Amino acid sequence: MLIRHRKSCEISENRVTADAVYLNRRSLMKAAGIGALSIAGGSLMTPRPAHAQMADANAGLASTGDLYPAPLNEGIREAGRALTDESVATTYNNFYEFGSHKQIWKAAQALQLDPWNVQIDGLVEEPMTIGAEDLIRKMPLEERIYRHRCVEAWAMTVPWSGFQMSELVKLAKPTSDAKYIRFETFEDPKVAPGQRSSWNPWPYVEGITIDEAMNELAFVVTGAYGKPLHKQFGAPLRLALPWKYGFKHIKSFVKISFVAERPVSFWEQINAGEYGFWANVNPGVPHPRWRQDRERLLGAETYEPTLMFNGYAEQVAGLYKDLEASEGQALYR
Ligand SMILES: Nc1nc2c(c(=O)[nH]1)N[C@H]1C(S)=C(S)[C@@H](COP(=O)(O)O)O[C@H]1N2
Ligand SMILES: [Mo]
Repeated sequence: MLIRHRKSCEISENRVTADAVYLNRRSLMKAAGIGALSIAGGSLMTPRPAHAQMADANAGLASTGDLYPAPLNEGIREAGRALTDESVATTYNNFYEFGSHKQIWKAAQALQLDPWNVQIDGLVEEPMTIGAEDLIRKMPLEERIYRHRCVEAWAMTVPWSGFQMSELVKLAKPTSDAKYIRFETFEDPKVAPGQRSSWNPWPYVEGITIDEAMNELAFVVTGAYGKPLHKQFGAPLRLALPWKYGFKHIKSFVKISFVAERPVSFWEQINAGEYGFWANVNPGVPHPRWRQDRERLLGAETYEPTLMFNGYAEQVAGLYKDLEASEGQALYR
């Protein structure tokens, strides 16, 4: 586990403050029995920058507000570094459907979340189409604090809410022929201006193996910072695979297919040499455009060493032991 038991004197002042603010607000919300939405702008919160308040007002699937904050998974609450401020993490995003720059959070508010249907198909016993809210309400929600590492060398630490991906596999009941899961993002150029440019192979697609999906860290995200998932984070459903580069964390997906063949992802279609299928974080495998041995922490703007499997080697290294001989460096890009 990533938990590094540091002596308290080694914990930086910054970290203590940021985590205390979030975790305190969280326990206040819980004690009062109310979700974050009902106190947005209320007296329990410290004053926030205007742009962050606007982001809050547009937060995700409002009808699920009663589900947050979800119970914190105590085993996955320690990321070894401070949480990134919500106002920072929600205003610096990759979501190419809304533009190829990092300031897409306003444009992403055009996303229509209700209705939002998710299709589960392919090699499964129970193909189904299910509404996002119905799916979320069926699942055991919890909160986990995860590190996030983009291949572009920026990083953050976010309290996500959601459910373990293995729960979704259980629901779908794949047949023994299924080896991979393919995820697909919505496609609607009227809502997403980035999709009006035909040089990208829309819709965004990502894939993982069933073994990866069954790993305890594979997580379907439905919320962040104790509230329904912000649109710019990929509401109403996105992935968090904290040992993999950020582009694997597909946002706003509408389709989950269980398949026998390895899916070709969006970025792999664009540039297979730079963005492979596995994309496991490895500081020792260089990328042609960004250094992978260190990362820039959003907000703090400090540079920290990048860790093998982004700090999650203990949980995931075993998934790749048998693949090292055949896949080699392809496992890490
Ligand atoms: N559909 C979709 N999902 C996506 C992307 C995207 O452009 N479209 N960008 C990916 C990349 S490169 C990263 S680093 C993360 C960024 O997540 P964040 O904006 O929540 O930090 O989302 C990933 N998921
Ligand atoms: Mo990324």
